[in-house]
Amino acid sequence: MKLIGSLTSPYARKARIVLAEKKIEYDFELDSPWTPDSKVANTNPLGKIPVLVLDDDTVLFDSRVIVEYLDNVAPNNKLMPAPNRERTEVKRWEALSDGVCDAAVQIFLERKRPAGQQSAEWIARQEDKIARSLEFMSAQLGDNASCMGTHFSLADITVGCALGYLAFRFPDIAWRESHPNLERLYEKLMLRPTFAETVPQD
Ligand code: GSF
Repeated sequence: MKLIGSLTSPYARKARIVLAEKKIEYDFELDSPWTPDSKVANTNPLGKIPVLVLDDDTVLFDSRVIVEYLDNVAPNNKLMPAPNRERTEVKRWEALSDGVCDAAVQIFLERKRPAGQQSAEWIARQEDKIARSLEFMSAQLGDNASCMGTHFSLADITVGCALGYLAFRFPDIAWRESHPNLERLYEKLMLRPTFAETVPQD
């Protein structure tokens, strides 16, 4: 199978970490959707990465669909629990983390516009989403070793990708200082080769 993505995308990082944690072999095709010669839209009509192309040429997107498929296609190292309530809680962690990434990407894109066309209100709206979500993440994590309590799961992967993206694109957002339990979680996750080998880079 082939993953189409970039080295900066937090959503692509999520898929790369799941592939590595599940020990699934794959080809990684670099293609940033922002470049004029991008071919992403030829496989994903939404023109977004990541895209997973299966061996029978089936195309999967978006990252939530991709990681759920990957967790179910291989029985080892399960990342999503089976019971409905716990599974739903993992998917809510993923929705929260992806939402932080969505807001961060919105700020990043808005700041690329000509100075006179940037909306301070729109940026502030996204910053507020991030601040509230970090507060929510920190409160939910509490003193637990992992997002779901004791066991490593997809929830930790999604939170780690969101925090790592903030650290990469918005070092001025001081989540390590404001939420020490999030820093503790991130530092623990970074001990895993799957995280250390996928830190976003330009
Ligand atoms: C979001 C992917 C996304 O926005 C997912 O896979 O979970 N819900 C989707 N990807 C960005 C690149 S990046 O910022 O990670 C993307 O491909 N943007 C191109 C576009 O046209 O929005």
